[in-house]
Amino acid sequence: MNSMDFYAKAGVEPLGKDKRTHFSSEIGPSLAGIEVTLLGWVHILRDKGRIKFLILRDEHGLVQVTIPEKKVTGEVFAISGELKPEYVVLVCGDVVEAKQVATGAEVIPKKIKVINTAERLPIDVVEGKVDIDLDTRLNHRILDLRKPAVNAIFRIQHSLVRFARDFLERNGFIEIHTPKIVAEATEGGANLFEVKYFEKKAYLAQSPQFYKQLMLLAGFGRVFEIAPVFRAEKHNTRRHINEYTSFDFEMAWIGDVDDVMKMEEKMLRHAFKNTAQAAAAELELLGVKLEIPKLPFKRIKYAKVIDLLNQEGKEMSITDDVDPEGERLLGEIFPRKFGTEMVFITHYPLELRPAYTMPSLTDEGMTESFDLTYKGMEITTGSQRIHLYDLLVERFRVKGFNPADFSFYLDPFKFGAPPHGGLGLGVERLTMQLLDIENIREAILLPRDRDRITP
Ligand code: AMO
Repeated sequence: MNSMDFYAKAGVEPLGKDKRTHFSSEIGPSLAGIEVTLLGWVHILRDKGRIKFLILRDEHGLVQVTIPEKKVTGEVFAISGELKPEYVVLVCGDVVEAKQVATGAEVIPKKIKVINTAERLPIDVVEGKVDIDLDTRLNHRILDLRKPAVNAIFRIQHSLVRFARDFLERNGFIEIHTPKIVAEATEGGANLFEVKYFEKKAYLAQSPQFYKQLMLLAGFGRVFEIAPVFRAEKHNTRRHINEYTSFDFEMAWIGDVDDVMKMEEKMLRHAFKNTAQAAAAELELLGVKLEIPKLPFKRIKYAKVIDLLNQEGKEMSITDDVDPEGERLLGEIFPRKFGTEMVFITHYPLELRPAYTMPSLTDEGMTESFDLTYKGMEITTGSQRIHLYDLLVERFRVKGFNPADFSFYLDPFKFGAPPHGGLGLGVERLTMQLLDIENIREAILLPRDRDRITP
């Protein structure tokens, strides 16, 4: 059977030479009288007998196609009666001004071509029709992503990453790509995925940490990487997934850790400001008013954060990690006390930070490190790194590691390492906080968690 036979059997037509002339978002009163060709999916169908309404969805939104029996050919009217949700169609017709339609215009078709059909849908693509739980949505994620408001999340995410990258490029950073199959843990051993690597044992990278630092020792001044990392978090929480996108940068020749924080706050402001414009339609669709954070972001020491939490009734010591309940409290305390949702927490104790973190020059027992919290949730971790070989080896020993296992990382520090620092930002965490999304799984296209490795 040749492919024409397959088309005939499926009862559809090839797209052929017909070319789309416009996207849905372009259809407005200014095009009245113009013939347009649209391609997309059947989003909604309303059959009122002698008049049918087809809401066509494409990658830029929705457009109304109005099909009055009196004004279209018999063939067009007949085909419109056969359409079903999510059929793929070509519509060619004239734009007509229509005050009753939100966009101010509709299309009256001269031709409708069915390019592909769709079976009965397991979930609705029209938002709000039925409330379905997240798990069912994720089982049918490809259909779920077709919903304009779900799709919008990833257009906004794209914009944030695009402008953050743009900022770094303007500031002399180059994009690097480092191995994701690695020999040792960078962030401690607890949440490592082991991989069978021929005759050896290897791991999936938890972070590009060692390699991004080494690239500064290799002479690259400023580097960044945006790539998946893997964490074998055992618990299913609303803010942890097992594979996420880590946005990392690393910069040499810093005077202190504040140089890294300054770079991040400027980068985020640039990304937020430009996203507010570039993704205005998507933000509006989600009903989100993007607050552009003011510079400089508030800075507060970890010891002070522990005091604040203890004042609210927690019983924490300086070497305790802030638990989810503590983070929730901070989400209330910070805006109330400092009038801002972006807060750097600095000077974490040595016990809470990885071996590569520079001990503090000013605060005994603390580190030159920070987290950035946004609406109470940690979205970034960063620090000045140890660039002095002997100190680095000592810190690895204190943390209980055998320096010999890390010689690929440690040895280059013998040969003249520049002072440096950097950070890792969780792209999904940033997205979820910006859009007030409850569960991180909604801020990643295809989440991986303890129970899910498909789709
Ligand atoms: P850290 O382990 O704190 O630091 O991770 C950095 C940022 O990554 C995000 N994140 C996660 N997002 C989703 N699911 C997870 N399981 C998860 N774990 C972490 C958070 C967090 O702030 N090498 C250091 C960074 C550095 O110092 O450069 C690191 O990986 O947003």
